[in-house]
This record gives sequence, C-alpha cells and structure tokens, in this order.
Amino acid sequence: MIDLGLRAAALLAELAHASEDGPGVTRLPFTPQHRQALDQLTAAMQETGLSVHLDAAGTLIGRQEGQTPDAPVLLIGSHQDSVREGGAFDGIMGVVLAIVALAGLREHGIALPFAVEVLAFADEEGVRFPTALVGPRALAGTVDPAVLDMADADGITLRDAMQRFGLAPDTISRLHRDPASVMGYIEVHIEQGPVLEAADQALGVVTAICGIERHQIMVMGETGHAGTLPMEGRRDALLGAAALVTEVNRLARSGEDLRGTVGALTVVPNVVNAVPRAVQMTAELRAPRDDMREAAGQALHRFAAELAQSTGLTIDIRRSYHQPAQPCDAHLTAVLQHAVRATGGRGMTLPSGATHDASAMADLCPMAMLFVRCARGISHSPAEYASPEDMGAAIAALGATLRRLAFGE
Ligand code: HGY
Ligand code: MN
Ligand code: MN
Repeated sequence: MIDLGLRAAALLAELAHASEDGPGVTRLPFTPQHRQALDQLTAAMQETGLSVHLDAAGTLIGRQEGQTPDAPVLLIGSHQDSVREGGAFDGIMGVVLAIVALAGLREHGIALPFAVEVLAFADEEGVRFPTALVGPRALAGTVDPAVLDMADADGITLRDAMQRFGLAPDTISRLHRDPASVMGYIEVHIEQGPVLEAADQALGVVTAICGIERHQIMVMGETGHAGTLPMEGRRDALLGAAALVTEVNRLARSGEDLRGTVGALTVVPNVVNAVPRAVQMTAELRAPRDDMREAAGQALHRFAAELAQSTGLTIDIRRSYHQPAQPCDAHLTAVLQHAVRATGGRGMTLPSGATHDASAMADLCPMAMLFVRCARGISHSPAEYASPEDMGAAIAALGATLRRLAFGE
C-alpha cells in the first residue's frame, strides 16, 4: 500500500500550495485558496471516476455509484480549510485518502453495492467566521441560517462570502439528507496528539469526540499609576485574570481526559506603567464526558463569583459556545477496528480531544473516525506530518472497511 500512500502524499504536497503566502498552510473558506484546492480535488476525483459537484454550502461532493441502485450511501470526508499557518494534513488528508482508497478498489476491479460520496467540507476550523461546520450541519438539517449573517474581521458576512464564491447560501436548509438514505459517515484524520506515536501504532479508532464549551470572561478593575498607587487596595484586573487562568488549569487537572485552556487574553490599557483596568479572556473546556465538562464549567463560574466578592473586581463570565460529546457508532467502529487488525494494526482505540466534521454528521447518521499517527503529535503547525507509510496503512484499512461493509469480508 506504500504506493497508494505515496500517491496521497504527492496530492497533499500539491494541495499545500493552495495557501496564502507565509509559513505552513493558510487556506480559509470561500477564498481563492479554497477555489484552488477545489480545482485540484475535482481533478483527482474525476480521474478516479467520481461524478463531482459543489453543493450550495460549498461542500465538494465526489460520488461513485453503487451496483445496487437506491442502497444507502456511505459518506467519507473531512474539511478542506486550515488554521492560519497550519499544516498540510489536518482535514484535507481525510478527503485525499478517501479518493485514493476508491482509486485502489477500482484498480483492483472491486465494485461496491452501495454508492460512496467523498465530501470536502468548506469550513471546520471557524478561523475566518465566528461559526463553523455549516457544510455538515446543512446535510444533517441542523444548520441555523442566522449564522449566515455572521461577519469576518473585514465585515464580510458568511452569506456575502458564499455568494461571491458562487454559492446559494439561502438554500442551504434544502441540503438536508434523509437519514434513511445514508448508511453512515467515516472520517479519517490525523490524531493531532502523541498517543499513537507513543503506542507505536500507525492507526487508531476513535471512541468519542470530546464535547466543548467556551466562556467569554471580562474582568474589570481600576487603572492607576504603576508607581504612585499603593499595592494595598489596588483593583488590578490582570491579577484577577491570573487567578482565573490558574483555576482553569486546576479544574482541568481534576478530571480524566479533561482539558482546560485560556487561549486568548487582552489587557487594557496594556501599557508598562499603568495598572490594568480590564482583561478580556476566553476559557475553553473539553471532555469525553459531558457531565464532567459541565461540572467544571459551573465550578469556574462559582470561582469567578467568589473572586469578584473577595477582590472587589467586577467579573462578567458567560458561556458563549458548547457542543456535546459525540460517541462514535458502535457498529461502524467495530468494522474499522476489524479492518485495522486485518491490515496489520492493533486496532487500539482512543478519544478525540479535537472536534471534527464528524461531530456534526452524527446528527444525520452513524459516524466513526480513523486516526492516523502524526509526527510528535504536532498539528495546527507547519511541522504537521503524516508519513506515506502511515497514510498507506490508512488507505488499506479504509479499503478493508469498504469491503467488509459491502461483502462482510
Ligand atoms: O478546535 C478543534 O478541535 C478543531 O481543530 N477545529
Ligand atoms: Mn484543525
Ligand atoms: Mn481537523
């Protein structure tokens, strides 16, 4: 399978050029870089005999018909977009491996009874707009049209960006699929963590996608001269923020597989000789279990209230986003595990700390995920890397999965 792994590596190296200038890959949705990637993926899909179209939400769909008309379709895909200065594998590798796996079956004369659609979703990262997952949510019938009014940093709304891209954003609610027409959704993705490398495994099967909640926090105190204002009695907003950062970290260490991160923090007035009067910050919590995550979020709100009481600071904290944990479908997961074992892997399982398009597709159909080892667990970085050997192993496992679903092999 190394030759198919090398074929995937070559296509991904080409796709990495569909990027803004600068380190790594920067490919945001509904941009010239997105269009360039779609052109390359379209050509690869057509060479593999897939019929290709772009749906109203910007999802590129490559379809291979099955031998049994009207049999429920199997969906395989991931996202084409990247973070800023990201890697060449996050998301788009899952699209490429699906295309190459279908090419491999075709070259061995294997025709499947069911249709397969390869999906390249436009926007999973939510880097350009304060929303994401419009493509899979449109297919699942869970998209909120209000998100079309959300704007990027230049004030361009998602609706405008999609229309300029040649799409029909106001028709996306018609894209929803009948669940009875879909067998399931499989996503192949780099692990984005160190677990597979530590276990010396190329592949892992995902048990659940962690739930997420995000909190917007504003700490307000009082500024003053850094030299003349006595330490006693200061209402230093950054001191309060520092206590909150420490508490997020403490809470996250209190639960198994719980993650807590303060990723963004802005100090006002942010000058060397004035006491900070305000701090705007975010707190994100993730866990495979929703009860654990919710309890940590509530504990953080209690801590903030007590901190405000004891320091005289004003602390406004509100949960601005949340998505529940999504367990992977037991049957599809068992099929993936069988396929990994049948192609030389151990079939180890692990939770996903990152979220994926699959978390939204779970509202439409059974979903499962296959993780591919990435070097040193690095992701969202130009150093992101998956080897042709490991991608070849994933292609073999994907082919074995399709054959097991089709023929019970
Ligand atoms: O945030 C995430 O987990 C994903 O990379 N968007
Ligand atoms: Mn990502
Ligand atoms: Mn991703």
